[in-house]
Amino acid sequence: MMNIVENFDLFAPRLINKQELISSGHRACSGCAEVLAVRLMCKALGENTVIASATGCMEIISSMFPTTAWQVPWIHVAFENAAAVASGVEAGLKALRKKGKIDDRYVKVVGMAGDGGTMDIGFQALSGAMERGHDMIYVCFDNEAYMNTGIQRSSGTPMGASTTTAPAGKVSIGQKTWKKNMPEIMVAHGIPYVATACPSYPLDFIRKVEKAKSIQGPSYIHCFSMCPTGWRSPSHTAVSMGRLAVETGVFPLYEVENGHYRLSPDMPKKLKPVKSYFKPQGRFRHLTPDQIEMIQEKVTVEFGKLVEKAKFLKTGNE
Ligand SMILES: Cc1ncc(C[n+]2csc(CCOP(=O)(O)OP(=O)(O)O)c2C)c(N)n1
Repeated sequence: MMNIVENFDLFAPRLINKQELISSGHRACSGCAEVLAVRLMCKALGENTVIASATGCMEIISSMFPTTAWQVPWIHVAFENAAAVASGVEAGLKALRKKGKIDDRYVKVVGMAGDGGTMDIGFQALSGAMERGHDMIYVCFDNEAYMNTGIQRSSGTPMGASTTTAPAGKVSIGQKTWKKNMPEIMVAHGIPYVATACPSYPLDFIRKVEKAKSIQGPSYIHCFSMCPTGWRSPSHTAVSMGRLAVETGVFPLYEVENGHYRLSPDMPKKLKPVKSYFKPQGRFRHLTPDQIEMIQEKVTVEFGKLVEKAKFLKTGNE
């Protein structure tokens, strides 16, 4: 008779790839949500993957010479050209396959960078790669500042956050500009698939990476990645903070497939007030009730616009 305990694996659901393609022993800060997100992304991608990674936290913590945490081919590139290098690898693989010089195993090429490497300095390379229609995925790991070099503000830093180059004080709220809406900019490129994700919702994130992998053409995933060091928050809050960002509508989870918007099932019907998200974070500690109210209004308006776009899909389908 079969021993159920011994053969537990036969009965366990096999939803998630057990293979670790970024190994333990890397040097990420404790409680880093970004490396958790990278781990989940790699599980969804599997081993037939080539990654081009801009300089930033994920490069620093994973590839200190002479070691590497990467178990897939991984190219460390400059700050500004992850998407350009990924698109070149994709074109090269296509040419080699056509000439019969490599086997015809399907290999997905991925470009990745932080918010600085994506939304600021790598923006041009990314826009070009998406517009040219390369068969690749680009993932932005957004921890909302240039973290690896010391918490400098980027265009992904939210209004009111205190950073080392936009410090809060008597005369300043901290960051004085609204966060750049990068997923919408990618949607405007007319690419087949754009999604937002967060490692606090691992199954949702994995499903989105798998979907991006299945698409022939360019996909963009914007992954919200909490940084305990830069957000001045305890390291055990990485997962709960990501959840609060989603639950308050500060970072809504959605996907846009061929222009059609869909809110992710994890989005709550009713949003929590943004102050519940700000309260546990040192970078927002200085905000006054009026300033929080101003940000609340913006979040409510932006979320309303998103809901309208998702409704349009439903109406269009009927
Ligand atoms: C042209 C250029 N400018 C500046 C740097 C220094 N630099 C390396 S990583 C980095 C910050 C990366 O920030 P981000 O892309 O947001 O990723 P994170 O470190 O937050 O994961 C900076 C400023 C560089 N390597 N190249």
